[in-house]
Amino acid sequence: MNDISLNHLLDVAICAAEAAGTHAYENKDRRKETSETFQHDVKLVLDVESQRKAEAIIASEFPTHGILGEEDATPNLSTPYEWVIDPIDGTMNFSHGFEYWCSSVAVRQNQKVIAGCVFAPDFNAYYTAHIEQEAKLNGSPIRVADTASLQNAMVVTGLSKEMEGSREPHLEMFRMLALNTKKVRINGAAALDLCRVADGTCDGFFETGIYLWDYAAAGLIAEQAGAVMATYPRKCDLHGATVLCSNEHLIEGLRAVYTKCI
Ligand code: LIP
Repeated sequence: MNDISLNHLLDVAICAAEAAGTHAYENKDRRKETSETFQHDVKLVLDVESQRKAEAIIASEFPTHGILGEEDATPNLSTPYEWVIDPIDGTMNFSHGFEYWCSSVAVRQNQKVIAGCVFAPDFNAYYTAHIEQEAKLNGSPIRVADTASLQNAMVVTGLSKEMEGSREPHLEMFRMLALNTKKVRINGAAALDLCRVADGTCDGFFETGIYLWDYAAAGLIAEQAGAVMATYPRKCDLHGATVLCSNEHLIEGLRAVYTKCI
């Protein structure tokens, strides 16, 4: 099978993320229609509908490719290509009418993320990258901040839906970083948080218990903007990864804090 060009794959990722995000955005008056609720999470009717919009774009271009979406998965083991979709990242924000949410679409080849787009409709922001192209925001190159110490860093995190109580390492990590950085922020959409590290707004990101669809596209965008990603236990693990991300100066400090907290 011939390789498909990275530009073509990225174009389809952009169209798919745009289709999902636009569907949710245009139907935000239905944001309270829930299909399931949990202690720390909610599933919206629009989650599934928006994922279907992204899937339709991908299937019309690449009918044989596999799809791994937050709202269900259709693996296809006969193709090396797999699309990873989070139709609404920051679902809780979206359902409350808080504008910090996005749609995320990445494509993997043999399990390696090679292109991706994060689209934040309320900010009209398209973050994009592929492995042979610098990260961009609305077509202009972006770069991580050059902050040299954690003491001067603003670090962003999220509260996982997988939290297991007060012994959760993430809460300890939050405490240590709150005391030892300039500020810690919680915004509520991991993909967009990673993009805000990519564009230099935030200096670092950490979260435990997040999923591949939360960070597949945005992790590549951050790396192509000069960030270093550290994922535990493994980069390709589907479930419950811990993700650290920052510029090269801060990553060892984040790793050291994480190691103390587990
Ligand atoms: C959410 C994240 C959020 C994180 C939650 C969850 P969803 O994704 O982006 O930042 O804290 O654990 O994974 O469920 O809204 O797509």
